[in-house]
Amino acid sequence: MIDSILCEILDIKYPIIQGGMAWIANGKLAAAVSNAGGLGIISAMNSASLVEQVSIAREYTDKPIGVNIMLMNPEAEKIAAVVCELEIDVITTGAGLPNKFMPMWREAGVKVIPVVASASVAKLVERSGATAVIAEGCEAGGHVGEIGTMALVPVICDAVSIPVIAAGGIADGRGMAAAMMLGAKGIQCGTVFLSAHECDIHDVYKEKVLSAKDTDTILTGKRLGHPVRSLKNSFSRNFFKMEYDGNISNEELESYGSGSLRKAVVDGDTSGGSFMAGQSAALVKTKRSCEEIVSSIANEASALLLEASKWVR
Ligand code: TUI
Repeated sequence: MIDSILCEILDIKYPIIQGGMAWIANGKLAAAVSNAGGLGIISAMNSASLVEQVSIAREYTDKPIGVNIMLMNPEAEKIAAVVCELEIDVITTGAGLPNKFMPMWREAGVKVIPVVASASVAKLVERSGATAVIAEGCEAGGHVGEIGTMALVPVICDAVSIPVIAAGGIADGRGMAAAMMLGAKGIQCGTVFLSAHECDIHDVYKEKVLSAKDTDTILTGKRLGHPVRSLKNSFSRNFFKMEYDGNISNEELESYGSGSLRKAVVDGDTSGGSFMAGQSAALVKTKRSCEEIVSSIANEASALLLEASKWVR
């Protein structure tokens, strides 16, 4: 059994947090992860759907749940206020600095765990009252920073005194054990949960994740200042080419990308959809329940950490 301070802080069995995937992480998935002993997270798309998804999650579980707020979302301000009225346990944030919302969230008694991609941002959010930070390396899916998990996690562990949760490239017990050796107190996984029975993405999306190999993801959007990792397909390859075409404006690029994640998740549109996934897609080979995913990652990590002394004499 993994022993981590994070389990006490968050009142969970295993220090495994589910990533807040836009269009994907709904109340049903979050409840399944929380019932499995991890921390399920609902992605807040807008305030009305958030209220609905939190109530769905509450129907399925009485365990702690969290909400992810993507700070680039034009509705972030409204969602930030609404979330205080819902009895949720944890807020995770992504794609920006959550500092201006922190006093309001802390006053509402919510634990705040920002996703960060650098040591400087980790220090900033620690100072503004974060409970823990998620150090997300660029192996992750969706919007990513520049530094890989292997270098980022120990750098952030040295920079802050709050617990650090590792993310990016982790989909099994080997990744979890390695993250703990880097100083992390827990992990966040997104991609592996795309394969879960309880994850309601289009079957085409699920199959693309299950068949992905190590070289099947691509980074696009660097020119726009928000790099995104997704599976290679005609949409992401075209986007990549357009970024290097000086005749194409940033507005044209933005409009080419808009709505593409929905096309992948809801329609399973193989040519026009953005199938966001991390490099760990190559490790995801079977459909399983959240219960199987969470317990197998934790049990495999426990076994490896128990055996770690074999490397020393
Ligand atoms: O946020 C994510 N991953 C995401 S958000 C998303 S939605 C989207 N849809 C279409 C296009 C673009 C995005 C899909 N995936 N991960 C957390 C994350 N946060 N990664 C990197 C950061 C981050 C970056 C900079 C956190 C803080 C930060 O602060 C510095 C600053 O400049 O704001």
